[in-house]
Amino acid sequence: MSGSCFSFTVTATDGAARLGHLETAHGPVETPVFMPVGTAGTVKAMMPESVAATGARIILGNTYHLMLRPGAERVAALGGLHRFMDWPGPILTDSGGFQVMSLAGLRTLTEDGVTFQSHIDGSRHLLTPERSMEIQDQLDATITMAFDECPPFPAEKQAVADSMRRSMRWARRSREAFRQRPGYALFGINQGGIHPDLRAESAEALTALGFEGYAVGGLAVGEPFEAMLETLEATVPLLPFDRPRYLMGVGRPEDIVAAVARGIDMFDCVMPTRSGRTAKAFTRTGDLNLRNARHRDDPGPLDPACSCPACRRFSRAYLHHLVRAEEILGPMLLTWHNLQYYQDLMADLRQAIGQGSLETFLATFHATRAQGNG
Ligand code: PRF
Ligand code: ZN
Repeated sequence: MSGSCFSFTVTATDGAARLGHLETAHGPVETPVFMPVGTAGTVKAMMPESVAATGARIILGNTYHLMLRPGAERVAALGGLHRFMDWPGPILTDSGGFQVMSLAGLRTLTEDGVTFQSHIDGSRHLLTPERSMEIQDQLDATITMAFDECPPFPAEKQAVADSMRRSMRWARRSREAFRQRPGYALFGINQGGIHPDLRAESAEALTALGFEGYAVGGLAVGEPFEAMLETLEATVPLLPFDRPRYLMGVGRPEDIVAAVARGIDMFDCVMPTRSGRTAKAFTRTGDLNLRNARHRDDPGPLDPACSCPACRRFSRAYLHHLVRAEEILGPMLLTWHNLQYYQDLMADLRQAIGQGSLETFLATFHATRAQGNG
């Protein structure tokens, strides 16, 4: 497959929503897709074959974490990230700037890039568009993300504009430094906060450079839900129709369905995995906390409609016991279930778009989730 070309085909639409097919050097991906987060070379608490068993076909890795530990050169010497973590499928890697701003100590931002102190051992490092492209190449990322900056929310519009324009200059440097190979892709990242004019300027700058896909960054950083939706409605129509669109770091199930209805094709979020490690479960009838005593004597499954091991083989009472006893199987089963829930949701969305019944699906989704007896 490594000789195959990277391609994206929209196979059906329903309103602004699209059903799509991605071809990559590491296999195909059906969209809309959710990418489980494998920050440090592992989807936490999951074996790779278990991740695949949920229906996941592409996962996310992080430049920031892997450059610090174990180091990109080491991963490259060990055959790349696919071999290192035994995930043969596609991997998208984030470019590092966003994680530097949220995790690193003592940061200095210049036109060249960002110097920062490792959150692990305090060592000093430099990330630039060129270095980020080199690291993602060493990791053997199927999809490389351009190096960008995500301004905080709220921020002065002038600061968001300056930041966006710098990200667009970094996008050009990323495009120029990226080593293009068949079946591999570089995605640009749209910025501009919640300002439609800045988003439009960013979309124009990115499309002029030309990327294999386009991400919407800078959202889900604390702005109201409505502001995120309005920004998507203003931005997504400005992105090329025939390229995949990726909403970075989103989100809750309700965020994902709303963004799919507005034309987004790809998502990633720590929500299913992180929640699984803190005893929170997503179900078709709402979210629940397995730590709660009301589950102590419940012989029923987490979600009767779910096919995962946590739901097929165990009761809510047993999962509650594992959580209370701090048994490691608790986070493992809840992570598996949450990833299964997210993958089932994406499969349902794809089916609805293919049938032209997205509106009906959304109505049922919201009504069922609002039952709140998950
Ligand atoms: N840029 C990058 N990664 C990101 C974001 C961004 O704006 C976000 C914002 N939700 C999450 N991850 N490079
Ligand atoms: Zn389940």
